[in-house]
Amino acid sequence: MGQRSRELLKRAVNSIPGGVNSPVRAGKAVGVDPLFISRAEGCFLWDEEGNRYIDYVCSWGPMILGHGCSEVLNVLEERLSKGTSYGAPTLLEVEMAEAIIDMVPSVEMVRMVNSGTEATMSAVRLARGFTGRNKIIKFEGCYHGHADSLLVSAGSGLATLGIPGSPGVPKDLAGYTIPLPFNNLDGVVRAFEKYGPDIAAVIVEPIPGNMGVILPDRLFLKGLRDLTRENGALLIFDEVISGFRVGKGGAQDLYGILPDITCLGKIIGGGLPVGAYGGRREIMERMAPEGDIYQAGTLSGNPLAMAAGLATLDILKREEIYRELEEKGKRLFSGLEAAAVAAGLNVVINHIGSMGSIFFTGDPVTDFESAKRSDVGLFKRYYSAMLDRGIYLAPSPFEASFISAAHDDESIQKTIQCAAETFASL
Ligand code: KE4
Repeated sequence: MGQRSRELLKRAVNSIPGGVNSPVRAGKAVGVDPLFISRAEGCFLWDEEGNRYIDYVCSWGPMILGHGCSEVLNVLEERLSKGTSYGAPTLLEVEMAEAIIDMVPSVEMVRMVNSGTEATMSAVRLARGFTGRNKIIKFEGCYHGHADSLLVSAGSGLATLGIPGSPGVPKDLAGYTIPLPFNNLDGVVRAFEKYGPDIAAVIVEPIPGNMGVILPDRLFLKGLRDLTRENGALLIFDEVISGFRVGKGGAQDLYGILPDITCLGKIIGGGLPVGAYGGRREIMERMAPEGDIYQAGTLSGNPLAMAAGLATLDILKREEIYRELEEKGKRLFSGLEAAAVAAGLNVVINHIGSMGSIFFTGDPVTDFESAKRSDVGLFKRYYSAMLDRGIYLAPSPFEASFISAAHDDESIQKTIQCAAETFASL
């Protein structure tokens, strides 16, 4: 890490907890202090020293078009001349709502918020208000932001009530959340047998990105849809990562499973703060001021975020972009796998479209337990060696790496080459 980043971190920790405004950026999971980034363009980041990195974090998903996409910057510059926030409805928000409704199959009505956390927090409150029930099922290893009801860990045994995942989450509140293993339908069946009449919703990342990337068993997602419908509970798809990432209709379009509520974020802001939740009209109409369930936000639907998001979605509507992203993903992840095999390393690379994760293990990784059994120590060495070679990966074995439309063949080949050298050194 450069001298400048070291100095800035020393300064930052005096005024910001851990020196960062979001914990994962601190690099604790890989034991590497963070670089301070000064600028980005295309698929590259530059740190304060002027070192260039190929970026696979992409701001944790939003920058699917790459950094500094000209269409996005142009609309932002034009928008800036009209002011930055009015606190009143705008045409842009109507256009964004209509674009989401047009692209995401299950969404008939949508509300903009300012983060993925606000989206899932609001979706949970809406599900509880709509059903009149209190309990929520979530899955271990899935991350839905930091709202209290979703910062809950699994207690002992299956289908037991949750325990606080963080100090500050009241035990009684955590008890309304039931954490279960992902890709395990039996656990969900048992939870509904035990608590069915009081379960308001099941919330799930249809393609988890927060335990590393895990591919869903289609029967599992279908089972969630059937069980929620049979028990009068709502199905919430948290597509903050998968939405507009794995296709313009997200995972629900890919797998043909329509949830009752969908949570979105990241990509729809084009790099500015954003979140959204939407779903069936009869459900969304319960939100104030039309309905009686409350949620609000000073900067919700901010004109700059809407302008950047709309410009991004306009480009993503062009079908070929997903074919290109898919092709780049295949090239990168199969290249990494071949390089690991050549070095005699056991790795599992779970990937879909332009997102993926590498696990140092020889066994399939299908849920959080199996992800945790991978060799985290080896991942740390891989992470550091790749960073030294100018490859900027997510600083955790339990995060997703992302490719953007700006990642060209030269950058992908270089990444594979750096990985081959790194694997040989491990
Ligand atoms: P935000 O509140 O961070 O905008 O979104 C929360 C969230 C909700 N749902 C899913 C599936 C998410 O992945 C996230 C946020 N993702 C994390 C890490 N993958 C963002 C990085 C961070 O926490 O700094």
